[in-house]
Amino acid sequence: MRRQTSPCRSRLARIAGAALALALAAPVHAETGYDLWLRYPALPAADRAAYRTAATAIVVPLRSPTGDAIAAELARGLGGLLGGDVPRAERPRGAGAIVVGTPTASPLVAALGWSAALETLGDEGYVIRSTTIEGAPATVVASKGEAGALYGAFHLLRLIQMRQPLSPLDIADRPRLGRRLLNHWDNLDGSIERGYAGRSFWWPAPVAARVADYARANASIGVNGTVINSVNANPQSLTAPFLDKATAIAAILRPYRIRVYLAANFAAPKMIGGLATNDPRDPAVVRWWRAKADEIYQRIPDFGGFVVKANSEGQPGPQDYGRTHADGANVLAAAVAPHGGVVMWRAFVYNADVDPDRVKRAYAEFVPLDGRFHASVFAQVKNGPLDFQPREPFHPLFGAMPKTPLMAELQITQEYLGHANHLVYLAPMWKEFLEADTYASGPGSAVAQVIDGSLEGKRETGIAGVANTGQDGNWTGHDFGQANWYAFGRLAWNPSLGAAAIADEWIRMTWGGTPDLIATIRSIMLDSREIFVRYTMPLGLHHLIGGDHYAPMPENADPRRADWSAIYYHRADGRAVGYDRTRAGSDAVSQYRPPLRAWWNDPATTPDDLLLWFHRLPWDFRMKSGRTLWDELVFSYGQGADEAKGLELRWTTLRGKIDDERYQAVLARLRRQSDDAAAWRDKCLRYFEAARARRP
Ligand code: GCV
Repeated sequence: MRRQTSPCRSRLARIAGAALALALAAPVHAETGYDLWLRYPALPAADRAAYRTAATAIVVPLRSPTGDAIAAELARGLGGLLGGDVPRAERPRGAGAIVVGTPTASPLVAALGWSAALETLGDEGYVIRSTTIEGAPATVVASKGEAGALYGAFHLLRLIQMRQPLSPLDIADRPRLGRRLLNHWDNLDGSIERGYAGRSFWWPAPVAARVADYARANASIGVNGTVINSVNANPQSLTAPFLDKATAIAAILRPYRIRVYLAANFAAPKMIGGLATNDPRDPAVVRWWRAKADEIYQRIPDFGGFVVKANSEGQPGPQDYGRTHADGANVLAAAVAPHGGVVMWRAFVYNADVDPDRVKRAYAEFVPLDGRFHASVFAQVKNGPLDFQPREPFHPLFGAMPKTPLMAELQITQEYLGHANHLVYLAPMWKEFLEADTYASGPGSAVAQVIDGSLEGKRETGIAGVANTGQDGNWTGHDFGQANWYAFGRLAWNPSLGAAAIADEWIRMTWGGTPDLIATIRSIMLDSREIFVRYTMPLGLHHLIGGDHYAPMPENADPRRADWSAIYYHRADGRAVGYDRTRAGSDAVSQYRPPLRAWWNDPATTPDDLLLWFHRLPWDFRMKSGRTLWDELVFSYGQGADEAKGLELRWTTLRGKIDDERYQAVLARLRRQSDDAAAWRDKCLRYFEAARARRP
């Protein structure tokens, strides 16, 4: 008997059919962003077959927590990408084994005879090769150390995520920088200074599951250390209850080869140790730091060391006792060095007594100390001499401390770059910094070669990024904030990688892989930083942002300190605008090596994008474009705001091509960005127009 279909039933069927058709058409499933670039969605069926034959078994002959982490990640990654479990095996049986190991732990890997090559790549380097084991084709990730095996395994997964062929492979890689760190400005109460993505996952109590996923994400990009408390350090971070928490965190991170570091407050001997002084020359203070370091290492044997913000923005330091930064840093270094730890002594200092121009002060305080630091001390130097502005010239210390290891400090969190509301891909800005020629040993002395030690023969090398993570569902607030975390890690591993290549990797792994989608997102990302500069601080203007460090406030005259004001930097009036740092002005140009100091001393040879950083120029100054300075300013702000709108429009072309959750979330933020850009253009131009109209 034919069943009668009720009208209601057929409507339901139609709706269900439509829903099914929609589900099949939409290439997507619900996305929170939590999985970052480690989503591992199933590859299209056509691609899976080849990978399946190349990945029939996971063989990780490493009996250790790191070995377990590697095997688990491969199982998760391959299982997801290939759409079905790949079994773990003790040894290869037949073709297609993926083997990850070290020659010391595995006779199988030792038998390949690669030890000499692995030796040159070090503990963190690795090879990935197509080979045969007992006559059967296999892919082997081999390293001298477990860390390298871990990084190599993630590289292999990345190849598949990028849909690269798995055979023939002959890859060798190693990191260029030794210490690749995130710095978290997280307070012990769970708030985060300059954090825009929710509360801390370290404090007041570690959120274990998130910490474990944080470790996976960082291991996948080669980050090998993390400072878990703010540089504005609460001395309590060195007391037992907090060290207990740090110990628990270290245990979660250790399998992923990430060391815990702590920010130390220089006044800790007095504040938590009950001493009468913090004077670094006082033997009791020396003993206190030694004992504190011993206590920490007893709990955390692989503890990385201390970062210290001293005599900076009200923090205590050795100068309180008439001592130098070297005196202070060396006491802490002597305490941690016997355990293999280091001290990162920040050069973010700006004491008005040292020099009236804030950007000159760190150089004045630190250059005379070159050669006087303990071998385990880094000077940790921000990329630019001011404070993480959308554009700065490189910090002159990178060309002026040949005897001191320099750890570059970048800011991933977008303190002055639109917080988590604006899409700004930071890799182009970091590349500009890394590729800047310091001329420290003549032409071809890029910042990257200074910090990787190759230019001046330094052994200790490193880079730090101020993290943009929190407990938000997608970790970084803006989905594109993840790209900056990713790019930081990749550049820390290899500063020569290109911003576009890194973007491509991230896009493919995070959003999916159709060529038009990749091209659109890539173009948005690569253009975004310059666009942000144009609608906030074009032509070398800087520090226009005041208050909460979000919106430009060119009118800002901070009553607390002149050098926290905007007017201190732009000096706009009826005649001119900009800060004169030429020889006739503050002479900051002389902190740079020739020929930079001569080029930047002359507006004709200063690039437009740094013009008002180094020069104070009349409004009718003729620009290279032929426009007057005023017209160029109007043009830049206008262009930036239009382009911000353009980012939003470009994004709308992706509707239906990516999951709706993230599409809508990004769209909402891009709308806010283009609204902000228009408002900021108007505000800045109104202000400068009024300044220009003022009688000199
Ligand atoms: C951690 C800037 C930021 C501060 C930060 C400081 C620093 O001034 O606004 O929040 O403090 O830099 O890097 O120490």
